[in-house]
Amino acid sequence: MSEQPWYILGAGAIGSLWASYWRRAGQPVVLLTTSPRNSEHLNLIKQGQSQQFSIESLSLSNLKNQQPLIHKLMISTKAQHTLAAVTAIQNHVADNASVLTVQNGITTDVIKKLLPKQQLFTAITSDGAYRTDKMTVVHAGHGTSYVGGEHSATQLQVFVEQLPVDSLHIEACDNIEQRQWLKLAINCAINGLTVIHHCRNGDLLNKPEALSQIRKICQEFTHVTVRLPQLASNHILIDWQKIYASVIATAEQTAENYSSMHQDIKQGNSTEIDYLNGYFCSQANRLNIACPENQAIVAAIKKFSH
Ligand code: KPL
Repeated sequence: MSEQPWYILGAGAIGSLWASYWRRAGQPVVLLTTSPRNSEHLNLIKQGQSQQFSIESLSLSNLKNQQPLIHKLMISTKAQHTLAAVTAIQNHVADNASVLTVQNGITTDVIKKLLPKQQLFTAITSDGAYRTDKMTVVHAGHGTSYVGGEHSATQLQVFVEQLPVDSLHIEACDNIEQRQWLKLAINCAINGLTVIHHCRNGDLLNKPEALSQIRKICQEFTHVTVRLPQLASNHILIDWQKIYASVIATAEQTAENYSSMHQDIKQGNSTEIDYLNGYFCSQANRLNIACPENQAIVAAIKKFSH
């Protein structure tokens, strides 16, 4: 039997990056797209070198006509599009399919409701990537992707081996919720500020005002994390200086990258602000904890996107 392809829902920067590396490893991949694409080649640019991979794409309207059953699905849509995008394909996903989400923000509950019978895995990545056109992706910063979910260590390890581990740094993780929160803090501290200061991730490090804003965002995070029992056992999440160090390290690793929010604003797209700083503020409000710096970021980004 031929190998089941990985279907990619949300072929943005991260979806295209993983698709390229799967193709490089000889895996079949199908990009699920909203409209048919002309080009059948995906270009990957890394350290100035370009590589091309032939790739199949299937528009969502053709998916309905052809009725293929999806056994391996990667969801890498923007957080705000998750509900609509997964609803559109949910009847085509096999009951026991492996479903991997690689997204910013915390979308686990939405996906669990739509795909209750499938095997869900969550990846948290600090890789930096951006697209220069629909079929060209630049791998601008090497990070680590942590993969977890409600599975045994062996199941997780077997799953990780199906991922593009030759090209990306991917590790199994036994507490992905804590990783999700650390990533949330990193995105809350970097993405909005790159829009406000009009810069690449690394440029934030040379701006005293941005560094002071990052510090306050990290402090607000710890006021919330110490109050959430599932997070309070994590030595990084409850210490603002450790969160700050993680933010700085990510900005350094992805220095050349424009954050995904910067890319969204530039392309006139909606942003993930409600799922990043907005989500954080809703958690803080629930606990009656003030979060003025995160609120200011939400307000500023909403102005940029109108
Ligand atoms: O996740 C990112 C994003 O831009 O959304 C980082 C890690 C900040 C890389 O740009």
